[in-house]
Amino acid sequence: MPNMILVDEIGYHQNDPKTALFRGEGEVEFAVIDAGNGSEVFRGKAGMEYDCTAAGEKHRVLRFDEVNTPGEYFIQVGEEKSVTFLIADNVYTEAMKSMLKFFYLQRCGEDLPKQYAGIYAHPACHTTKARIYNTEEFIDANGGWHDAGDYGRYIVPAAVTIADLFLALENAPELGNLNYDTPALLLDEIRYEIEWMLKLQDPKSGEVYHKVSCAGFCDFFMPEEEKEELVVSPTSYTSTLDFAASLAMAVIFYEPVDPDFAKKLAEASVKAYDAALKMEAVGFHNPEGVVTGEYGDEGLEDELYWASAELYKAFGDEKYRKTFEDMAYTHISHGYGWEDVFSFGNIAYITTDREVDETLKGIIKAAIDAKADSLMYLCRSNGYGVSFNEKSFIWGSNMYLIQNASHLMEAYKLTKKQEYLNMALEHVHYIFGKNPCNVSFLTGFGKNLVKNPHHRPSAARKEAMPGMVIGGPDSGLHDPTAIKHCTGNPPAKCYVDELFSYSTNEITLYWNSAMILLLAQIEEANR
Ligand code: G3I
Ligand code: 9MR
Ligand code: ZN
Repeated sequence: MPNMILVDEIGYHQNDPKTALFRGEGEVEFAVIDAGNGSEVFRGKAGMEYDCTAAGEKHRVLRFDEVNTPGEYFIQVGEEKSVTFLIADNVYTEAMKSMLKFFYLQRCGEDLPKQYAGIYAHPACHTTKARIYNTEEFIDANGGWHDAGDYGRYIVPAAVTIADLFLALENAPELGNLNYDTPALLLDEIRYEIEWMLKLQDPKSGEVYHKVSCAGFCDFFMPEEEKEELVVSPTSYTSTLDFAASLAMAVIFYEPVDPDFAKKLAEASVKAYDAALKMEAVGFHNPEGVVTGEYGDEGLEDELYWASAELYKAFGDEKYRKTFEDMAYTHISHGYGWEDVFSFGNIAYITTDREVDETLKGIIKAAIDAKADSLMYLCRSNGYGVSFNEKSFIWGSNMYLIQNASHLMEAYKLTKKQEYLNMALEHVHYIFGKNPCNVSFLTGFGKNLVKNPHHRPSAARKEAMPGMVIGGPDSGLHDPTAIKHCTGNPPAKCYVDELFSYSTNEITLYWNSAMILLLAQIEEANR
């Protein structure tokens, strides 16, 4: 029986506003109970009724902002009880550490020792040279992080992943010193990915290969067992620009700690940018015979927009500035996903210390606020307080939901409108269990756990690796398992905790990094 009372199954920061959800009709009274001694610490009435079409349910919000004594609690309505949750300071710190550690556990090309990796330890994988597609040429493309539940390594999602992590560090610099039980701190972990990215740049042209993977997806075994030939797919316009953009960001972070490395990154970034300008702006498609992650993308302005802003911020050359400004005057948009990277460009431009067009900067800030305002409209349409409607549940819906909250946080920084922060928090609670699926979408955290993520090491070891953000409901029913289990479900409930449901139950680098960024933004706001 799904629970009628939904809470953030990890918990609530003691000073934050606090909401739970009652799924059911009619007016209700609720009590917050101290799980330690059974005493009632708060009694309240549920708010107005929402008729939520996305989730196919009626529900009401339960507010208990007043409860701020640290402890473990549950909520009770009549005989119905929620799972227990914490109210505490630093309530998400362990979750954050685990989400960060995930990147280490996704490392390709080196031994992961038991000491750090536990049951996910394995010898070095994917260590052979990789064939450049359709040639007799082989290159060293080793290293980096496996993209997701599969073992492919793709530049486009890699670039947005490290961009998220850099922005997280910008918001919450203390993340850089956080020890999360791996041999590296965050900046070194990101460097592990970057060292691999550098190998995917063609030294002659400066163009960047789209990805390295086997021709197809392997079975559900540990990575070192995947022995098929590695293939480097052709270069692409999107990977070349995303590479340029994300490495320009990296320059700013590595300059103070390793100037030689920063110089190498700067050269690679500029070279990629210049190369992209000579390329035909077309979307990538898998070459014949390769069926792994495509990350094809037909909207191609945003990559140039992002790269131009980032290279201007890092290097100050007027030509980048002009390209960005011309584009921004024509069209301002938003997006932190692998497909739409406009927001990274916007952020780079409004945060650089270099000279910018102040009018344009004002326009961009206003556009960020206007978009946040439109998200707020959606948030108010349902009791979950999330910026989603019935059309929002696409592949990776959790990422889009998290990124909307990141957008609210970006707007909060500019406007200090408290409601933006409050609603961003509702998105966090959604991910951690206050959602129509009644599950915590972060593996290993919460009470109703995801047990069968589409993640090969988890399947091989028969235990879900902790600290992974799940893709979430996808009403497109993009895999046979989802079709079998979710046909007829309301959009927000098109999710199934089955290994083979890759369209709803997979994990990726950039879903984790998105959540890390959001928590970092909230941390910074609460300082
Ligand atoms: O953007 C459109 C939207 O306009 C439309 O309304 C909606 C309706 O379905 O579809 C949206 O596009 C979807 C897109 O994801 C949104 O990001 C596509 O249908 C959907 O097919 C696409 O899924 C992508 C999937 O690969 C298949 O290409 C996911 O975003 C992407 O995260 C996922 O990435 C895979 C890699 O290929 C391989 N590794 C695992 C990884 C995660 O599943
Ligand atoms: O495991 C693959 C996953 O990482 C991808 O996101 C997904 C879509 O590209 O494909 C998965 O692999 C499946 C393949 O597409 C179809 N045959 C079954 C594979 C494992 O479920
Ligand atoms: Zn590997």
